[in-house]
Order: sequence, then structure tokens, then C-alpha cells
Amino acid sequence: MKYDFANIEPKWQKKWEDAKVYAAHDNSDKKKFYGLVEFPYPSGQGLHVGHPRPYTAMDIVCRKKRMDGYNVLFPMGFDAFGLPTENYAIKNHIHPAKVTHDNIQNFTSQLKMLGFGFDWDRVIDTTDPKYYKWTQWIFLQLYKHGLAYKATMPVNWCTSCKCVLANEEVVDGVCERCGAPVIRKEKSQWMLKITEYAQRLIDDLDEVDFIERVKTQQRNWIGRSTGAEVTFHSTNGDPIVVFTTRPDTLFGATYMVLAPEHALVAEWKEKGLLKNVEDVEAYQRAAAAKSDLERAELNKEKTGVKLDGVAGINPVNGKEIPIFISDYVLSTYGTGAIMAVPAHDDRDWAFAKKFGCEIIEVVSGGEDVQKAAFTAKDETGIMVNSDFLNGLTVKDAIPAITKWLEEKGIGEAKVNYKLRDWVFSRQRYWGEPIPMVWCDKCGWEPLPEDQLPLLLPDVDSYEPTDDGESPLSKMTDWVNTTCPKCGGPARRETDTMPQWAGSSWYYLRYMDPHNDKALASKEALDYWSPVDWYNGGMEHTTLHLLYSRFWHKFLYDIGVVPTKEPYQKRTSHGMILGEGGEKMSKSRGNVVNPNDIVAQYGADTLRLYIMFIGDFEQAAVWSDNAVKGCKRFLDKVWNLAESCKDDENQSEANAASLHKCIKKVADDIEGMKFNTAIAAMMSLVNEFGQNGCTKGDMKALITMLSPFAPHIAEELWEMLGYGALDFVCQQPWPEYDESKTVASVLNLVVQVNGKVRANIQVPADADNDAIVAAAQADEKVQKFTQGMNLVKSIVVPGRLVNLIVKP
Ligand code: ANZ
Ligand code: ZN
Repeated sequence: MKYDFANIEPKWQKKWEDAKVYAAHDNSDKKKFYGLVEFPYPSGQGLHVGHPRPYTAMDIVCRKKRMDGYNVLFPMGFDAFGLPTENYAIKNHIHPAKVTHDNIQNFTSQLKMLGFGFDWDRVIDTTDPKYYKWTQWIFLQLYKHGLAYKATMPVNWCTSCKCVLANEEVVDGVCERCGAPVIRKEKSQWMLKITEYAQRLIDDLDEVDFIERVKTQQRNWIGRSTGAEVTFHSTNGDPIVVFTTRPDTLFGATYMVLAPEHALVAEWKEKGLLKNVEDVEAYQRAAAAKSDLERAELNKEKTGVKLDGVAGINPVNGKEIPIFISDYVLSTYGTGAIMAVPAHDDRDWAFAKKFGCEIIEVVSGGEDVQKAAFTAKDETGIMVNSDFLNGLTVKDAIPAITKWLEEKGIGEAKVNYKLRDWVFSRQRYWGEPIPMVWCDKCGWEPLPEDQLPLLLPDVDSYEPTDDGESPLSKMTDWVNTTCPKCGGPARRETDTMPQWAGSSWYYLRYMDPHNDKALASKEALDYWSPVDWYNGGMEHTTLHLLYSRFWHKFLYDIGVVPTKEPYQKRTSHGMILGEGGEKMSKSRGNVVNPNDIVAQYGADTLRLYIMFIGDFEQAAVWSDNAVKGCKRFLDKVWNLAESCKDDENQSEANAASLHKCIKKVADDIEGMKFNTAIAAMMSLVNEFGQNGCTKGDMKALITMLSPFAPHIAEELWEMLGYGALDFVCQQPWPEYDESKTVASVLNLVVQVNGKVRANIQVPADADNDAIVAAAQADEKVQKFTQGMNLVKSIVVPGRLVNLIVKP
């Protein structure tokens, strides 16, 4: 019989589904394991070949855990709100809900086609009102705890999507989604105070098992800086507070820089103090057009305007120093004002050189001053030109000057974070309505919880309005409502939530997906929390992963969830690149459609290949040829199962390799080294081919192959007559005997004059003479050595023996 994957795969998918073999059980005495993968956005293009990589990996991990006796939760769902669906709906005049429904159906059948062991009874869809009711509920709790607020913000505005973007959604000055230019615009927005959790989001990383690069990226993104706030004064007596990480360099502060938007600039203009108002205003306009990213660019040419009419006074020595405005100082960081120390800060150095400012070295740095810019970062540098700080190391000078400033009442130690609050509203239709009501008398009022979910109404057009308001704003029937507090006329918020809302808590819903009294029951949360292992893309590290940690901590604080952190372990996979090593994209025409691979080779081959393609954490290049290699491997397994000896015992000849392989595959799954696990099984299969194998050998092989290639494993399991023992995916992981992993017999290749002629087995402790004798005794070998003289023999220990013969 031929390996007929096209019939086998749907057959077992149906059997698994009917028997609910992948169902997670809420009441179980077993130990629980919660494995999670990032749920997909159900786009119109269907599943991309990039999806199966992390999904197959966690599927293997979860299948192995089931075999190890765990009660496993491995769920799937759909992150279905979002712009592409809305844009598609606008273009094709189809309701986004219909688009979403169709796409989810397509994704579901594709995921089932790949044989993933998801618990399909727990599927969630973030656009389902039964789901987003709880997303809205969490928003209300955030609001009630002062963590959601409205603010007029200079926001990133995508000129094409007509929509506000979070900083993270702006990549190199353009919209991450559509590539259109992003400009700055003032808009009133709902904001979430993630900054309140900045320190805990850093600290608690110590308690979780995340791969190091994830931790590092999160720490850097949160960007904790320690230093001091120091109060300078202007010559007209206004206090100017600066943030510095290097208060030790105060004696080297030779000028000041304010962000162009700094309130004092406007104030001094108002008071008529500025003599070069026109220059100042022109510069302010130019700066407003730039993004923070462009402004913070390290190597760009420094620009600025010196304020004419006002100067600053350095509080440590009373010296008068000029004040500039320059766009390299951001209004949104620290106090929006700096003391510039050109001898020891690269940007200040470049600026001072261009504008001819004084440069005073205050940390000894050898022959030339620019070099000092580097030594200053070294805590062992020695203070000079700094009065009472002279002779101290930088490390000691920082607390000394901070204490001095505190005593004088002109400064204090200060911690700053790069992290900004989360811009939470979008002027779009296809998102969760924000359950807030505006009353002219009472202000913003939260919708009473018993009115949730606040349903998204049907509108005629999904296009944002020209002024950038949400399409909901035109739905006067829906917008006009009554104030929950005073009963007077009021208006609903017409902005919706960003796509990151639904995914910030979805892993909780899987624990109890059908609950309509709570986002999940306390019992379910207690039993399943936390997620034991979460694998997902590096691109989500500073977005989804951080946002969901924030929401989780908040839910922990208000007593909803039992753990401080949502995920115990986080790993990440590399991307799959198109043939030739480029990113897969429609325009390059190098996109691989999983359906095509499944049709041609079967899902098991696709799964196997995608795990064999390379180190899981690294990017890997697709190769059609290598796919075929994996198919051939499965063909070999199939043929072995058909031809193996009808003997329940494992054979002596294979014992060492088999037991080593069982151990290696188990360890490799835990370490996400799927490629080497598969390689080990491949070489085991080659040995089975050479040595012959028994049903007992095949039983073990099929069992450990089943997490990788589950369909063929079930079929062979049945074929070998083990069907009565239930599914192979429900078997325990094969046992291995440590003592057997040490070979008692060795398999050696015998060459005659360099050509392979036979395989022989010798005792593991046989010496070279015994090995040569055994080779010469072999029948197949004798055909080539008959009547010849042995002139030399070469033994490669554990591998081969080569007999050199001459007539
Ligand atoms: C004097 C100084 C001397 C500084 C020196 C650095 C080195 P991080 O680590 O990123 O927090 N700074 C403060 N506020 C700023 C703003 N709004 N825009 C641009 N730059 C700002 O960097 C803090 C340092 O960046 C601060 O310490 C300040 O320059 C500058 F040898 O003060 B420093
Ligand atoms: Zn009211």
C-alpha cells in the first residue's frame, strides 16, 4: 500500500474531533499545562506559511505534555477587529462582520487541515459581543481606577488611514499598516496609564522565564533612567527645571536648551522679553512638522535658535549661560528642558561646535576633550573643574551633588521612563465601542455595567469622516443618549478601541470561554493560571506582550486574577523567508500557500518540514526541495511499518540507537530544538532500514513521531494493530532505558577497497582484530575478498572497517 496522505489526514482529523481528544478538562486531577500561541488576525489572504511555524512548535510541545500525563489547554481564537477588514469592507461594500465571519471560517478549515490539537470548543472571536462585553468591562474598571483618561495630545496621524496611531505603529515615519506618511496632529484621545506600571513591568521580569532578548527589549522600551531634576533660573527670575542623568557634570553646563514647544518660550514671548520672536516662531513651526523619531536622530545636523533677551543662570556657580530652543530636546521627555554639557554629551558637543558654545571639561579624559565624552560614561572618571566635586569619581560625585542640590532646595533625585501612556482611541468603525458618555453637565460618565455590551451599531458607510471622526459620529440615533448620572441629554463616545484591546486579555477567556457572568470564573482562573508557555513573534514584544502584562497586573490589583504575571514562559520563533532569502510578500511573488503544500505532500510533511527547516529561533529560508526530503522520510517510515518483523519486542540491534533517540527527542522538544529532534529520528529510521526492525521498534518510533506528524502516526498505529489501545496521541511517551543508550552491539559499515559492501554487527567492546575478522567472515564481503590477500585494514571506531585487498 502507498502512503495515501490525502485520505489519511481528513480521516484522523474527524476521528480526533469526534472523540474530543484535545479537549481541556476544567475538573481534573492531572497536573495542568497551558500552552499558548498568538491567535491570528483573520485576514482575507488566509493562513500564511509563517503561521504554522509557531503553531506546529507549540502543538508538538502540547502533544508531548499530554503524553507525559498533563491536562493540557491549547486553545485557538481570532483577533478579528482591525483595519484591513474595515478597509476591505469599505472597498467592497460588505459589512465587516460578514467579512470577518467568512475569513474566520477559512482560517478554521486551514488550521484543522494542519492537524493542530486545539480545543475547538474554546474558540474565541474578539468581535463577538459576548467577548467584547468583557473588553469593555475591563476598560470601565480601568476608568474607575483612574487609569483611563482623556487628553489632548499631539498624536501620530496617518494621512491615509485618517487615524491616530500609537508610537509603536509608526515605523520610520510612516504608518506601519499602510506605509503612508504620518504627521503630528492635536486630538483629544482616551489614554491608558501604562506608565503607572512602568517599574513593576521591569521588576517582575525577574520572576518569569522569558528568553533574554524579550526581557531586554521590554526593559529598553520602558527605558528607565535615573538622575536628578535640577532647577535653574532665567535672568528674569523664572524657574527652569531640567532632567539630567549626570548631575555630576553641572559645572560643565555651559548653555541650556528648551524644546521648541516649552511653555516658557510662549510665556517670554507674551511678556515681550524675546527680541528675535520671528526666528523663534519660524523654528517652532518647522519642529512641529517633525516626528519624535526624526528629532531624536543622533547623527543628524543640529539646528536651533538662541533666545535673544533671556538667559539662564547655572545654580552651582551663578554663571549666566545662553538658552536655545532646539528640536533635539523633546517636549515629551523629562521636563522638556536640558542643561547642556558639551564636553561630555555627544549631541551637546555637536550642537556646541556648530553654535560656538563654551566647552568645559569636568570629567578628566586625557588629551583631547572629545574623547572625554566617552570617559564621562565611565563611572571611574575623575571630576575636574568642579569645585567641591574635584577628585571624586563620577560614581561618588553623583550622590554628592544630588545631596547638595537637595539641601539647597534646588534639585532632587528623579527616575524617568521612556514609556509613554497608551493612546487608546481610534477614529474607526471596526473596533469595540468605548462605553463612555459625555454629558455637558456631568462630563464623562461611564456606562453602567449592566448595559454592557455596548453593541456596535450598523452604519451605512464605514469611511471615516473628513475631519477624521469615526463613522459612528454620523449615527445620531446611536450617539444621542441620556446621561447615566443626571438623565439629561448626552452623547456617546464615537471612538473605538485599538486592535490591541481584545488581545490584551484573551488568554484569560480561554480558561472559561462561555461564561456570561464574568470574564472567567474564579475556579477556572485559579486552576489554569498562569499560561505556562507562550510562544509568539518578537514584533509583539513592546506592543501586545507589554500591553497584556499591564492589563493583567491591573486585573491582579483589583482581585480579578490570581497571578501577578500572565505568562510564565515566553519564547519566540524566527520568520520564514521566501526562496532566495527575502521576506515573503505578494509583490515579490514568493509567498508559499500552505494549502498548496498540503495538497501536494500532505499536512504531516508540511509540519515536519517547517520544524526541520532550521533553528526555531532563527529566520529560515523556504526550500521546495527540502520539503520533498521530508516527504521521503515519511515514505520510509511507512515502508518500514509495512515490512517490519512481527515481533512485539524491541530488537537488540536497534536498542542503543532507539533509546538514545527517545531521550534526545524528549529533550529537544523541551528545548525547542525541533530540527535536531527530527534529524535524530531520520537517522534512527536509516538504522532501522539497515538493521531491519521489529513491530516493537516501530511502536516506539511512531509514538515519538506522533507529535510531529500526527496523522501518519495514527494510521500506522492502527495498521500495526494497536488501534484498540486508542489513539497514539493518547499514549504515554515511550520509555527509555538509560543503560540501553550505551550500545552493547555496534553497527559497522564494511568497505572493500573503499567501496561499501556490507553491514555487520560486532560487540561494542570488540578490538580491531575481532572487527576485521568479523568483516572477513561476512558472506557478502567474501564475494569481494575471495582469492585475494589482505594488505591493510582500517578501522574507524564505531563507524566502519575498510579492507584493502590485492590479488
Ligand atoms: C546633562 C548631561 C551630561 C546629560 C552628560 C547626559 C550626559 P536618558 O538616558 O535617555 O534618560 N535629556 C533630558 N531630557 C531630554 C529631552 N527632553 N530631550 C532630549 N534630551 C534630554 O538621557 C537623559 C539625558 O538626556 C539627560 O542627561 C539630558 O542630558 C538629556 F554628560 O544632562 B543629560
Ligand atoms: Zn449628566
